[in-house]
Amino acid sequence: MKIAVIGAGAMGSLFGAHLAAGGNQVALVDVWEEHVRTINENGLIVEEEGRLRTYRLPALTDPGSLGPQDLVIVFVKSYHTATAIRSAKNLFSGGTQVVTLQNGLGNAEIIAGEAAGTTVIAGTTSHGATVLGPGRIRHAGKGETVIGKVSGGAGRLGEVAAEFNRCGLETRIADDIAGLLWGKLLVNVGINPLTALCKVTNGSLVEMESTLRLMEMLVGEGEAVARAVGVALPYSDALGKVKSVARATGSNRSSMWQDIERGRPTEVDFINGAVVREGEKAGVPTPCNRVVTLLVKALEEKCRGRQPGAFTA
Ligand code: KPL
Repeated sequence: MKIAVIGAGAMGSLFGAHLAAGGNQVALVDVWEEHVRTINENGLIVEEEGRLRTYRLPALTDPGSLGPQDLVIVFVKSYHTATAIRSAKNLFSGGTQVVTLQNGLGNAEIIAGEAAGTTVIAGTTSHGATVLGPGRIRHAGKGETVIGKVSGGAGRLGEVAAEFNRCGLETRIADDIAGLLWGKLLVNVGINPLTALCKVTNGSLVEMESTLRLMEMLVGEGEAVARAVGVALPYSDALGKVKSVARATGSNRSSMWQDIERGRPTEVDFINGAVVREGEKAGVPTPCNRVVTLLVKALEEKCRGRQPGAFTA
């Protein structure tokens, strides 16, 4: 397959590396020039299962030289989805399938709007991966990927899942994609903003009484909105699920905390902000998610432009 990965952070690089190793013609697209240059010069180095492996695949900052792809995988931060797709229009034709495995709600709809005529597939992935530096990532833990069709013509969902599985990326198909996305959303709703605001790892959230109480309020509102919009969550105990993910990823700094520490925008508008927007439409009050969204945005403004890797308060 001809595959372009838009957004070659930890997860995009990981998927690109494995799909290229499986014999696909993969190109990584990212705006980080040093990362792109290093991958082209030295290959993409992945720390996995206690050893270093070098994957050879091309990387580009501008996808303009690439033609239409069989598959485009989108891994940019949610607030860059629209611009990233708009600047890569040459990658899409009627037969292109676009997969988004991004955090938050709304990315599939943005892609469907910008890349009209393609088949859009959304999903979640629970691989653990981190960028260690330009051209280098760590694959900390394998996890399952779940995908489902959101919009577009006769998508070949089975073909995408089969190719991911063949390349060592365990994948299954979900019939209820909305339930799947909301299920992941509530995990991010209850963990990400609290780690960013309190500057604690995921695991600490369930060890402190106050953060546990806040988590309960945020997730409770999200659950009420999901119910009101007719989404069936893939678990019966939402708070229990969020607590178990916080424990299982205990030593993680959430992506939102990392964004704040690096002075970058966060995905809060697509996470807690999405609960507020959907709540407004459904007439469900979401005061905690509203306040937390604004607090994270205040922190974003305060920390804007901070140096990469500055992990101090
Ligand atoms: O998805 C995550 C994130 O950090 O964005 C969790 C599951 C909270 C893991 O850190």
